[in-house]
Amino acid sequence: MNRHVWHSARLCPTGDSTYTINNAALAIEADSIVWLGNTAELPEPFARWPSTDLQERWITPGLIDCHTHLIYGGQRANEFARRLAGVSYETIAREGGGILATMRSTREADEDTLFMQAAERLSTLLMEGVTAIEIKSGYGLDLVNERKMLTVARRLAAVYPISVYTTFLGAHALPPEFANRSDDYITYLLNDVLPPLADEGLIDAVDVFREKIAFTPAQCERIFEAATKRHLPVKAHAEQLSHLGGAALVARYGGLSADHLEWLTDADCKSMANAGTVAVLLPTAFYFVRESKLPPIERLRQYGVPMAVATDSNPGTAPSSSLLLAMNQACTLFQLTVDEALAGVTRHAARALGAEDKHGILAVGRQADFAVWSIDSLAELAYWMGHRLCERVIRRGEEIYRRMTLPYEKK
Ligand code: DI6
Ligand code: FE
Repeated sequence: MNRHVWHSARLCPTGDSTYTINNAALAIEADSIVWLGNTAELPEPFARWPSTDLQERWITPGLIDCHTHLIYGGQRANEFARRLAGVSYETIAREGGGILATMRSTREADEDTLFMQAAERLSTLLMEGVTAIEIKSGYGLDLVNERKMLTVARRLAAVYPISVYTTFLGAHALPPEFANRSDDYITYLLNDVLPPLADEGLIDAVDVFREKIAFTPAQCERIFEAATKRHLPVKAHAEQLSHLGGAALVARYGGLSADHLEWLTDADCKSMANAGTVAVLLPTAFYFVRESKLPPIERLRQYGVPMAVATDSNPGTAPSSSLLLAMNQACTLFQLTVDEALAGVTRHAARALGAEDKHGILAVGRQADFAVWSIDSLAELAYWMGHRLCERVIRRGEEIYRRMTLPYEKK
């Protein structure tokens, strides 16, 4: 049985920098934490277990990326170049580019290709301390290809030491075979796609893209009704490009999260707070599409809406595999405090996945998922950009990643 003590660390057990333990020790048995506290007080028999001296390095809970589109074919650097020349994201989408361009390359790609490309991105996140991730479908847009994407997500979870939460995003864009028949497409999703994929155990939650270029409130509501009947939690891409009521709709269905939220109103904040719906902030997408409308952070604070931070990793608006970068951007662009950013990638992100009992904090009895950082202060997690800060990742008690030291680096 795996038994190990990690000691002489600085521990931030709940992703809250006002509650830390200096000279801390964590005792792990099998996949769980059996003791944590001051190293000097480590009781028997833990004091006799195999141990590692962390020499005052920081430990945080494993990070959680609660909004990604990690699985897709191809890339869209050409569209990036066009947008830099002044063409808008919406124009490109209406021309059949955008999500539909990625739909075509995703449909063309076989399962192994999708797996390998997503695995690269997943490994990058993992080496940054991420131990749980959400992955959406939504570039297949028919039964065969949505199943292909979700199957790849389950395969990633089987091969890589990371917890994967899948989200069905069939209502991401209207595929060409349903052009001008969006209600029929929703009917198709509800009759022919969602039921088999849910029965196959491929879906943990259901998302919709609530935008002018996507689906109407009535259509989103049909999806939410069907999801709720199957006891699947709901969430939405909402109020990113304009205010269209997606966040209030999610709140009405007691949904897990409403994501993006640049155009969120006071009333929406209130509904979300009452429903316990998490606000998922995606500053990398904001940055990459050069948005100017800021999400109402101060209002979210006032109403006590929990804020999570995620990468939104996708080929159109956030070609990123860095959650630390999203933390940095949440602070620089949205003026989150470092503490808010840290809570946003730990306990609030866990809540956005409906998995707050499993991930996001370190405590006795909890799963031992944590990251060891070569930093002096926690603020450095949001401060550095593009640095290798993560030294080790432990998931379910096992060390799954250790940063390589190059021969010419000093030890
Ligand atoms: N999330 C999404 O689903 C869309 N934007 C976003 O932030 C579009 C993704 C894409 O362009 O492929
Ligand atoms: Fe997204």
